[in-house]
Amino acid sequence: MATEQTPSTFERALHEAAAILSAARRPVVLTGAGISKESGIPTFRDALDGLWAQVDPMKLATPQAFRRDPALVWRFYEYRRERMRPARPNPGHIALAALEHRFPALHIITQNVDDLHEQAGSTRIVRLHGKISANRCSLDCRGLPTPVDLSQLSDEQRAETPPHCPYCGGYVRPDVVWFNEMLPSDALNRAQQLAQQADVMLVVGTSGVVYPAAGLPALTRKAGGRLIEINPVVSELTPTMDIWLEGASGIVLPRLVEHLEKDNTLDA
Ligand code: BV8
Repeated sequence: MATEQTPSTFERALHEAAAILSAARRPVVLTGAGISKESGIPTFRDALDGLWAQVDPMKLATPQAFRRDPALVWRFYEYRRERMRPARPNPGHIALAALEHRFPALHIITQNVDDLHEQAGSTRIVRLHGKISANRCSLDCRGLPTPVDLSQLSDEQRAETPPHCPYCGGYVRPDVVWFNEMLPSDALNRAQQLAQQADVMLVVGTSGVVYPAAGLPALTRKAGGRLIEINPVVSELTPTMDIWLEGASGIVLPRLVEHLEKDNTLDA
């Protein structure tokens, strides 16, 4: 069970985490909104600003909300995409991309809908909740998913809120998984397989509230793997962790990589 940390206990925990990770053969990383916080993208639990400060994202990120008020939900996603546009990977994303080179079997399972892992150079990524920059027909008129490329629409078609599918005229929606929607089965199956095969799972920047993503660390534990969490705040998952590194991922992940490199030189 993880406990509160003083600087010296943090250093000890970091050293222990590096030792566990350096011995790993099949590490996997589960990331949540916290890893993108230092890139300026608010987490799900951060209050949004301006017009959207009053809304609860959980209430708008549902098929029911889209059916009830498609224009409102579309504007909510357009606002988030606008906010995300200038975001760039932070040292946490970059450290994970470096780990991918160090561990040929390392995969990232992300709950995030931004593309900062890709921008940082990570390539082995399992996306559980889709990608906010992508759109699809809300009726999936040509099969699930029916991608819709807005750049193929005219300016006035694109200005509609929401735009209409060029194939069937139905509404276009963001290609993300809403609450009360099933996750893409291939992504979820792959994530569960990776979690079961992992000898170490790094759990970075997630409150551990949203399922089935939050159930993945338990699969690693059940299969005998070790669990290491990076979060400045205790999460729902902290009590199940072997090690909790209390801190921001943009600071802790580069420290972890630095420790591994130091161990590497020692081993060399
Ligand atoms: C499903 C895309 C079957 C959309 C998202 C009752 C009990 C259990 C489960 C349920 C239940 N009732 C319903 C459910 C299922 C529901 C669920 O889990 N609800 C919860 C809220 C109780 N799940 C679903 O509906 C899923 N589908 O189960 O299908 C089904 C089918 C029909 C009916 C029922 C069930 C679908 C879930 C996917 C939802 N879509 N995103 C969009 O983005 O608009 S989820 C969305 O919220 C995010 O993608 C993310 O996954 C989640 C937020 O979680 P986090 O990433 O953890 O972010 P959060 O803000 O919570 O926390 C940030 C953390 O970072 C914090 O801990 C913070 O301390 C930390 N942090 C902050 N700064 C830093 C940091 N860490 C490191 N460094 C820092 N600098």
